[in-house]
Amino acid sequence: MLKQAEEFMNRFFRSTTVGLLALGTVFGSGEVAKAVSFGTSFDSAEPSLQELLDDITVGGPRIDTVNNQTGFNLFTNTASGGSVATFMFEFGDYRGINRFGIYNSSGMKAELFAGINDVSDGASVFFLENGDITVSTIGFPPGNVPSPSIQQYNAFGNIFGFYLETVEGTFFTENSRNPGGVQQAVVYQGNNQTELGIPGRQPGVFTDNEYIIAFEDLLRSIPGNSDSDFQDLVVMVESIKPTTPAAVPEPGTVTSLLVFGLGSAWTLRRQRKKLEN
Ligand SMILES: [Ca+2]
Ligand SMILES: [Ca+2]
Ligand SMILES: [Ca+2]
Repeated sequence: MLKQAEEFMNRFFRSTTVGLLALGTVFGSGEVAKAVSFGTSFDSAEPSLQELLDDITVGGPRIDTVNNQTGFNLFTNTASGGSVATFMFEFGDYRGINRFGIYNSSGMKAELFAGINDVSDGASVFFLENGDITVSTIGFPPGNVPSPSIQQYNAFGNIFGFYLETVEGTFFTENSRNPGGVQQAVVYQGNNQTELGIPGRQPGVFTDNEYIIAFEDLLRSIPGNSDSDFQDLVVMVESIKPTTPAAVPEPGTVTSLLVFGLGSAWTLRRQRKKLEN
């Protein structure tokens, strides 16, 4: 009896997944039109974001830096009330200066990585019940290994975007906060298939609660000012999920369908877990 129920749920789950994939395609085609176009680095010796991701891909399909852009810009924590960020790459003249962190709707910033941080360094964010957050940042080899730091931020909340603070200003994952409304970051979501090995870390599957946030540190609203290589500071963040479908404007129906689709997938997965237990 239990086996039958499980089989039914499995079949149901599979068909829902197919439906979701179809939805994703509809949604994705809108995104592709909006996807950012990469430029060649001003320093021609720098690898592209595509090359960097290909280099650390140890299994599964490669991440397509153009077609896999999501448009997600605001996030929240998952159930544990904590999130972890891992520094992946930085290639640019301002690599020793750029600062990276999360910000909330009132513009309050919480720094995760300072100028001294580099590849493999980690930052944990603890989202407390009273709305405060605590950020602890730890340096790891390779590269710099700065001393650990802990910082508390009061009344930060748990809805946030990501920022990059550089000599040309502060850039945000929400385009509307950037000068000229331009896009300064691209965001990729894990696909549960690609295996990545970040230097200094054990390799593992790029799961769907993990996101790669890749920033461009030169202002793109001034023609010719930016090389748009989007590998000036790149971070992987896990145990987060988007609060909004995506920054892609319209179509509202597709958006709500996607939310509904994801909602049912979660419910089903939970139900399936219960059946398995
Ligand atoms: Ca660069
Ligand atoms: Ca390091
Ligand atoms: Ca750049």
